[in-house]
Amino acid sequence: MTADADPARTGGPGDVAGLRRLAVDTLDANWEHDHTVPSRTLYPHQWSWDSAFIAIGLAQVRPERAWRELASLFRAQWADGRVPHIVFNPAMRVGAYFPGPEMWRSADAQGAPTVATSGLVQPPVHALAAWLAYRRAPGPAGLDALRRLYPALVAQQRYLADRRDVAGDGLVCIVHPWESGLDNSPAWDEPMGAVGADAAVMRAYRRHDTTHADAAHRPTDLDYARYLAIVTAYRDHGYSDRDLADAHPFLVECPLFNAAFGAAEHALAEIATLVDADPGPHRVRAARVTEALLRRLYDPSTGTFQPRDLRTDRLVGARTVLGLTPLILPDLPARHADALVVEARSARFGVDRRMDQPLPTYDRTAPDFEPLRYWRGPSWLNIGWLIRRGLLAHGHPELAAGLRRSMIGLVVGAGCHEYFHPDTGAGLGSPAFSWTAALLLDLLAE
Ligand code: 9WN
Repeated sequence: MTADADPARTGGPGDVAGLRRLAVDTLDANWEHDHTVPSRTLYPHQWSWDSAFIAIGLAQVRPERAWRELASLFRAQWADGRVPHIVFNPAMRVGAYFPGPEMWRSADAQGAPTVATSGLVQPPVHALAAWLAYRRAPGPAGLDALRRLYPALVAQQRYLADRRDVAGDGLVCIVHPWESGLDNSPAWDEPMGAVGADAAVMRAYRRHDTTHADAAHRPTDLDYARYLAIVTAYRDHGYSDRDLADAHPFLVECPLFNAAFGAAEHALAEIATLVDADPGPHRVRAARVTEALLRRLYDPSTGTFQPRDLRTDRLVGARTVLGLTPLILPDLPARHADALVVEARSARFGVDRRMDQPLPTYDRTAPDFEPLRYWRGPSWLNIGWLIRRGLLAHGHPELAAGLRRSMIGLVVGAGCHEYFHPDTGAGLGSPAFSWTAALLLDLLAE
């Protein structure tokens, strides 16, 4: 197959109808009474940003489920507005996922819902997802769903703006690498290096992930020891965001999280006009987020965005795909968008009209690039999907088309895997991963 042939239109297993069927079957198999599990084996509960991506795909084929997916997630919203990154299914056996409800102990925290959840959040892509789901499935049922979701989406943003602006600079701070969604990205190596923990503590626990996936494709035991140390610190602080700057071991401003935070305000402005609310304040807030991102996370010396470690007040050096994601902001100035496109097209990320290799999550020329290990190199569809949107928003339809073909080609070659080898495209992680299926449906519909 040539690099510019559309892999979905060349016959064989990659034909559009066959791909759509594969995606729908994957989503149907992962549907669980009121939500979709990311994977039956690795992630058998509900995850926050997964549900958002999943709703975008479901809107095309099972619109009623798309709204139920978001509604069930937001039923677990805390009183302070936070949307938990995991909602535990009480019907699952103890030990089905680590760390499970017994580690998080959300019932002991103020303002937690009755269902057990984690106390962390994930990138707020939900308003964008709700808006895009409505565009795929407009009509009275969708409008009702948007009306019900709108106040919850506003409360989610208010939580992030009011409680998580630790530096007081207009940006949201994440308190755990799991909040970024890119758990073991090299972006977190510097801040994680300061978290005191010993891999040996993991002897006391049973990791669930490495019984279902190759340990070489997952975060290390030292990563997990640190993840648990940070969870314990936050939990023992009652999951309160007061005085985080004094003692919390991990405080970082992430470009992707904040780009999603800004994109949410743009999406809320669109939703507001549909539900008879005022879009004005959302537009004002969206502009402020873009301005803060440029001021605090843009590095003119590299022409890309870098996370800021609030414990040292320094930008992280690693060049990861996180830095490209502010492209999703429609109001990013042309000069900065152009710089990101240069970075995207460089040998580090290889975005092109005809892509020879999939988009990696980390600079593929870096000496510590790891093609197999989770977010340290492999290609993920949600990231490509976001960057493709950004390329379209900033006037690069040919690059966007190249990226789209490359992403569809991954599924044609390997199925709805969780992630893909960034050189060969081989499937890695879960073989039946929900957001891969959902976003494939979205790409096929374009
Ligand atoms: C921890 C569910 C989630 C995704 C994350 C991905 C992975 C969990 C894990 O799976 O994280 O939250 O156990 O590794 O990194 O982005 O939401 O698919």
